[in-house]
Amino acid sequence: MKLKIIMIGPCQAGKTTIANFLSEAVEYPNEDYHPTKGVRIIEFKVKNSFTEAEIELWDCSGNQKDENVWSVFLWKAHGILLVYNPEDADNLQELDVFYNQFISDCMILNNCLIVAHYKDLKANHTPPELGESLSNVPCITANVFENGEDLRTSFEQFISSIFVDVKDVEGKHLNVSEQVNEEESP
Ligand SMILES: Nc1nc2c(ncn2[C@@H]2O[C@H](COP(=O)(O)OP(=O)(O)O)[C@@H](O)[C@H]2O)c(=O)[nH]1
Ligand SMILES: [Mg+2]
Repeated sequence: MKLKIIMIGPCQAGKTTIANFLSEAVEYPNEDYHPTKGVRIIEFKVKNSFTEAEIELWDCSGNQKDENVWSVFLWKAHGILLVYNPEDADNLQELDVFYNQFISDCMILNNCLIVAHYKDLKANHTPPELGESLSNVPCITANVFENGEDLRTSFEQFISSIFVDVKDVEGKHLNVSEQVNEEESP
């Protein structure tokens, strides 16, 4: 089974770093910043005793200049990872935009995961309290370098729960955009 997972969040939050780690795409550390233009799609497998899935991970640009293509990212997505850096006040402010654009219409909140991605390993890693709507979305704290394997385990659990859901109802997708479009067409 193929699962489309989109990863979105503020610029420089660490999305590409996490995508590379999860897909084992590059060696670490790799500290140069290359902003992701539009989207980069990475394919890899998750296989464990519960799940056997091909992951299509969409490492999306969170630049609000690319907002016009965000609906394309969401199209037929099975899951959403919202990555932000809690150490960056601007990231926190942007979270509501991403919630409204990507998560608020989701039928299944469990198919969304907020990743609070810290960069400073010495900092206190207690994530800030998020607003009311965001606080209903499952959330993990992660750092690729410090507890990368915990991040991988959480990611695989997230994939397993989506896998079960999708298997239950063939063709079920996270967002309702497809349905709305069909209803709108003559
Ligand atoms: N020190 C440190 N730097 C990081 C970490 N994660 C990402 N970075 C750096 O932060 C910048 C932005 O990361 P990137 O993954 O490209 O963010 P994106 O814009 O969300 O895709 C890059 O220069 C990374 O090398 C981390 O855990 N620790
Ligand atoms: Mg990126």
